[in-house]
Amino acid sequence: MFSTTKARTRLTGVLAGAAVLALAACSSGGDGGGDTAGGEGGGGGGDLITVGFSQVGAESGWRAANTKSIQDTLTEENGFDLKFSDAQQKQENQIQAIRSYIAQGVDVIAFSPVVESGWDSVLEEAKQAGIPVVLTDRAVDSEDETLYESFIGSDFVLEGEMAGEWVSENLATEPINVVELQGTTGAAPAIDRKKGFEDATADNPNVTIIDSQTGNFTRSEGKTVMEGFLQAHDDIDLVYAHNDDMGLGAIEAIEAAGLVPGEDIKIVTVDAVKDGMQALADGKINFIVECNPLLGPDLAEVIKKVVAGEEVEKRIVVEDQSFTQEQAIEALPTREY
Ligand code: GYE
Repeated sequence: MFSTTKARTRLTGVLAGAAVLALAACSSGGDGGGDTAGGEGGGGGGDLITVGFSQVGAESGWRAANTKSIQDTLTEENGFDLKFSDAQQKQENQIQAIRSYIAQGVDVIAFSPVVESGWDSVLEEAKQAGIPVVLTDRAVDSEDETLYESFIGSDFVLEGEMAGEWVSENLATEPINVVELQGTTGAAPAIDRKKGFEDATADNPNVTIIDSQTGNFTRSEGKTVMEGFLQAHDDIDLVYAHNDDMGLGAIEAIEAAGLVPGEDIKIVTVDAVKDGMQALADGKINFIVECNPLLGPDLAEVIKKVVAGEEVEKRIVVEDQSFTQEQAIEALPTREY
């Protein structure tokens, strides 16, 4: 885990090399493969760029906002022919989708990998076919950086650290018992948000993580796991949930147990999507670290550059902020997602 994080940090700002340019050159010829069916629909006379996008699933409010951003940006008006598929949080579905995009000869493949490991062979197949790949949102742990052009997304370790620092400074002035709702097992944001939180609270002896399980980034699993935590422990002070949806599920479980979320049991989450921000404004969640899902515009720009044979940054880090209750009340009326 640690080495992955370090590797990613080191990549920040590094430009893609000559191999990448060679790849882009073979795939952007416009003759031969990758013909676009939608040419008559617009695109200003030029060929549309055919993009095959494999999405993780529809597990959370964050994911819905991310999908909307991609679909609203990779439009025919903007020069794209988007082929979109939902993998329902299953790696085998994503591998199948990527293979099908390779077979169709799309110009560029983009995807948000459900888990970090196990991508090398399918990425190698794309490389052999001369189809450039762009990663969005989640990372892969492949050692071979030539397997993809760029990775656009947030720094999840930093998000976990921001959550941990707030807890350490604001709640752990006395001993607290923490339960953790982890994201999907093996997913970059689950691995990194766990690590960041642990790192940031490691030197505060008042913080004890008494239980930690996956809620798979969904509201319903967050609720079920929280019900189990409440049965197993009668001394929970804080829930640290790797996303808003699991935190919202935990709120339901806490209320059903006759306790007051945000007071009897404090809650800290990551994402800052509308429902989470509303719960923060209502005092049911105590602090949220943002994870910006609006990756469509950056993705469109990177794809256009890759197809044009221009250099792109290997790592594009999306900046995030954090919200207290007062800040959520102020931000909510103009929040985009
Ligand atoms: O935090 C969560 C979603 O990969 C950053 O996936 C994304 C995470 C997000 O299910 O809500």
